[in-house]
Amino acid sequence: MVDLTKIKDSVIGGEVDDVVEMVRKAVDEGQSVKRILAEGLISGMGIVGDKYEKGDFFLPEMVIAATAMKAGLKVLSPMLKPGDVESAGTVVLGTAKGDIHDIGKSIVGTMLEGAGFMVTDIGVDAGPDKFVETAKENNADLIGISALLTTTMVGMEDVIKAVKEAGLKARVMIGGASVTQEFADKVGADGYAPDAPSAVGKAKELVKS
Ligand code: B1M
Repeated sequence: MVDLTKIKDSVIGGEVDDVVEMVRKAVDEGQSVKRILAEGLISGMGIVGDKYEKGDFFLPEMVIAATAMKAGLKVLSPMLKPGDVESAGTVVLGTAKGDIHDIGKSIVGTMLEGAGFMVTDIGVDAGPDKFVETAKENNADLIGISALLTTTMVGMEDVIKAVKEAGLKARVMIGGASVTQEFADKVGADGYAPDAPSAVGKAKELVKS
């Protein structure tokens, strides 16, 4: 059996091929996809963040680790998505203006798809106009904004204002490492979720209300 801590260590070390190989093997062995994601990939990325904060890692190490994490996520993604199920709602998802972090956002998107939502991912560095236009085109029930930087999370308020000004029916959910419930209340978001599984629960709650 593949030891999931080895996947975590390989994410930290940025060993792309090892991560892909071990994730594939763990899946073939029948290990839980959600555990491979949480205990292998996400947990590894968390340690990378701690190391960067302490000054033990610099930007290049963070980029390489993120590449390994994304390669592992690519293997898992098809297994986190459903087959033919009735749509739970339509979501437009993106990372806030000025922010290029997309790993957490992509996990949230994949898990929403896994729960039956139709997700249009508008990528990173997305401003209010992009969110509003895409929500209009897709008649979205929900807009999801992710931000990891304290400098970019403030831009979420501009998206919320633009959505209200455009008179859209879509509710707005926000999340990302630097975002809190308190911040969500302050900027008038309809919902906040601290992680991908709770984002699914919150999305279901918001589209029903
Ligand atoms: Co950057 N970075 N980074 N980074 N990076 C952080 C966020 C940081 C906390 C590191 C640190 O200092 N400890 C710090 C931010 C400090 C702050 O503002 N408070 C930081 C910094 C400073 C920077 C740069 C400015 C560095 C520089 O250039 N000097 C730069 C900014 C570039 C930019 O955006 N303009 C930068 C760049 C990068 C890389 C490109 C190297 C890379 C990103 C690669 C990529 O995404 N494609 C990177 C990475 C990898 C990180 C850390 C290490 C890991 C982020 C990650 O992927 N985590 C991060 C440290 C950390 O977070 N501890 C850090 C794993 C992921 C699964 O978690 O994204 O939190 P997360 O998502 C979770 C939840 O937050 C939640 O669910 C997800 C899954 O459970 N969630 C949502 C996320 N979005 C949600 C949306 C929802 C609901 C829940 O609803 C819509």
